Amino acid sequence: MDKEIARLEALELKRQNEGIELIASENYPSVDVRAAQGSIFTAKYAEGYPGKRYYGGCEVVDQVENLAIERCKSLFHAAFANVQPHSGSQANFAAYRALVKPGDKILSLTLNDGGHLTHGSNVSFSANTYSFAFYPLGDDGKLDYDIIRQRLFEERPNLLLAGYSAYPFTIDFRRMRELVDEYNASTGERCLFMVDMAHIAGQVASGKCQNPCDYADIVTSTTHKTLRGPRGGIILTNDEALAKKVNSAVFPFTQGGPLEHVIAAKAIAFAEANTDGFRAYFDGVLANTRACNDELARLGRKVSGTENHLFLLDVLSSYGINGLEAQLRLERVGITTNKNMIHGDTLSPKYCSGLRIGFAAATSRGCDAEQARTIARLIDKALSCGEDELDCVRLEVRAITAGWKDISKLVF
Ligand code: DSN
Repeated sequence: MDKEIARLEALELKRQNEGIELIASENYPSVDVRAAQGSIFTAKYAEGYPGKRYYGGCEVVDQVENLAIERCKSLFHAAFANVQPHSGSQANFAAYRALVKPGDKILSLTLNDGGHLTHGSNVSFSANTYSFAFYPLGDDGKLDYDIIRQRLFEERPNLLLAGYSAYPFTIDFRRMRELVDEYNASTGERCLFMVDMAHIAGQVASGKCQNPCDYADIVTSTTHKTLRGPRGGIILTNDEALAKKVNSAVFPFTQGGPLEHVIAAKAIAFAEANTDGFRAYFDGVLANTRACNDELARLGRKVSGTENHLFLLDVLSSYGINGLEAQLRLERVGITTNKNMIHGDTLSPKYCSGLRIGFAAATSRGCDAEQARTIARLIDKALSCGEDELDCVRLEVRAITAGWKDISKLVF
């Protein structure tokens, strides 16, 4: 192997193995998933879809992609799946293309409350192609379905968007569907409903929250977050006409050749997620996240509470430092997190008042609830102790991860 890249890969493996990964959007795939990503399928061009390719020699990758599609549909109980999107952003790009026209209005969560860049940020294609209006969270930092209803009737959007990047509570997709149906029936309009379930795909797969595929016209997701698959995207729908639009929006409108090696890895991940082992894993994710949140609350720190794989820690109120300072301090002791806006944040996105903390990755390595509570105390210490005590905290972090599974050998 290229010596420079081999050296860097060894360094990254050491960083990942020795540290505690609490970025809520990260996770560790199995060795099988990673092997498929490095497989010979990477050499194959297969523009088009199974049975309808623009290149010869696709008889094997057709089987791979069909397997991925069938496993994806079975996992999420959806009638149609497109497994080609290279990422969540590209899945959203194609989903919008299938659902609305340029200039149409999309109603989305206020970005500072946990929306994604592709949900209407000025720096993304989304706000430069569509007209965005927003619904805020309620005063308690949770979705307020009365506010969403009011915003629907005020803004008269073509699409209601749900699914978030930093929202720690369950989402009532059924209620949102009812709101859209009520709005459509009383106005004669045809507002559609889309869910980006990237963050909670693992929770949906394990059956521990409502399945947005039962309620939304289109559901998009990444496959590498709580789902533990390879880096990539998917689009799901139960509507045949929309499925056709999605397919042409992905290829040829948005992408060229699909990444068949990643699609092979997705097929493996969908099968892994459709097991009792995965469902037990997700019980662990939920328990660990709650344990860490509750321990920080017990220590008097301001946390959001949680009903999924993440929670928000208000570091400005709790420690008098901003999110960026907190993120950098934790990095020095080997705990990786990211700064995040919190509901009602007074600081800019460059600094933020909070940290987003998630346990999908740590749980994949074997973290249990007792360790999650210990991690809460280490976070608390690192954010409040003197400079001279940080080395001590780093050693305690190292002692925990030394007992965890090696990331390069994770099986399912
Ligand atoms: N970057 C992802 C996250 O951290 O939530 C969203 O794409």
